[in-house]
Amino acid sequence: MSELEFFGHIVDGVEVESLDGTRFDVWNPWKREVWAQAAEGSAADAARAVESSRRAFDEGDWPRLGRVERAKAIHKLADLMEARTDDLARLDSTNMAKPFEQAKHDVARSVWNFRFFADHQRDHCGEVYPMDSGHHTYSEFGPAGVVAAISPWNFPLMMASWKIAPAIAWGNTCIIKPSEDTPASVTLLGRLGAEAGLPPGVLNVLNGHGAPAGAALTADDRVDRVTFTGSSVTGKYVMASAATHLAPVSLELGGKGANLVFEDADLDNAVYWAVEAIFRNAGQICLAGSRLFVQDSIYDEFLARFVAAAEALTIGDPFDPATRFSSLASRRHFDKVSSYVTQAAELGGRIRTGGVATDGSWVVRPTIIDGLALDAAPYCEEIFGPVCVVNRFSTEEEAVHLANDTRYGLNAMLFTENLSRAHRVASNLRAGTVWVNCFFIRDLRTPFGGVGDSGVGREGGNFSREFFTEPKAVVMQIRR
Ligand code: TXE
Repeated sequence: MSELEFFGHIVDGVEVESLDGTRFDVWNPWKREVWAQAAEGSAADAARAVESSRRAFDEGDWPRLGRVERAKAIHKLADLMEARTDDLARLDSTNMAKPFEQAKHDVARSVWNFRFFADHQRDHCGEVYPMDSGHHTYSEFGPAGVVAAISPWNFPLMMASWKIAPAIAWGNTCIIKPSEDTPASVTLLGRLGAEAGLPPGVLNVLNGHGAPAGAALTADDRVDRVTFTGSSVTGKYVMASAATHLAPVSLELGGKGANLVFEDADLDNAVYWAVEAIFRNAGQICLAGSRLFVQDSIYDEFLARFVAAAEALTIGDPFDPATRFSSLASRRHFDKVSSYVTQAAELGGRIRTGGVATDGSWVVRPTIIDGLALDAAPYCEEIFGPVCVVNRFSTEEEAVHLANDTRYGLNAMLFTENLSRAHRVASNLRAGTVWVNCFFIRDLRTPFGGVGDSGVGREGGNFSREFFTEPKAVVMQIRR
């Protein structure tokens, strides 16, 4: 048997086994074989990681380092990541079947997350409040303390970097627990953090399952902030656990994004983005445009073009440059997505294209379904796979009503060439982000987060500053 790669915990800049030596298997979902092992974190391993980050925060240099020096250190980490782009991308592609070109794109975005937040904290300004009483007040943004970050498997490196970057940039120390499905790239990131010279404990990696490892982190009263991306169900546990010691939480949870295509849309553009929005990353995106609504007059034409574009996607090995679409990230997830497709057919949905592969692979082909009732589970619930449910509408009011008729509210998209309609509908949609005639475009200064079951709080730019710092007001008397 070939030697398996190993991904340990990173504590105080050193890669270590679990305290009791336990490991778990890490799968390659495209090949359907175990390719690596990772350290299985216990509650004791979580406590060791928190102790290290606590020490680094309470006694170490990092929170007290000037903002310029901290930015330099983070840029150095970003340089190392950039130099290791192919290695980081290889790990995500192997670990969750993300097409290699897309994985490299994710690395670039992760690098940018670090660079952006390094500069954002370096260049930030506080505020001054002149007062008529002979005083003035100014604000300061000091680090909050120890941050527990828990990330998912769909963008293993990118989602972790999105949390770690603002956390450490603002002078906190951080423990990241990647998903048990995808420990590889985040562990390499932890190794690079040590190589970049981040002080011990500033960036610890805790591998392992949600329970006990993740749950022990959120329950630890030495943790000052919890940032989590994952399912809405787990998000509720995380929030309840953090509440026991009053740690503020930032939760980015599930979604069932609405995509509205009006009859005056540029159809080439709308078809292109409808495909990207539900089939990129095999639909394993919280922001996916998984509910598509098309205006009556263009319904048949749009659906025909959407189906044709979905069928044109090349399915295959994530390392083949021609591949646009590969298998789902794990056996467990394949079972979940497959069961929704089966259920949709049983409930009278018309499978216009796609369906579950029958070759034993963990592929669900790009799937488009219409004709489902509005209360059918595949229509209402987050499938988190390459499955788009399509519906028609006749008026703008109806489109907005259908889009908002969900427990989720992470994002929505709309396609129209009518400027007033674009602004009107964007304003009426209940969602954290609305894309008009595009999808997945982000400026890191903007608020990001969701409404309802899609989350609590916003991150990005100053919104991240509010979460990862303890803003302070300093009131000064001015002698007259
Ligand atoms: O998510 P979990 P899973 C949705 C998607 C998917 C479903 C299940 O619908 O099919 O969730 O995926 C850690 N305390 N999303 O089971 O359980 C866990 O180890 C602390 C949407 O993977 O939410 C992992 O690191 N942590 C989503 C992370 O939480 C716990 C991305 C996410 O796992 C924990 C992923 C606990 N009690 C899934 N239990 C998105 N919004 O992008 C688990 N974890």
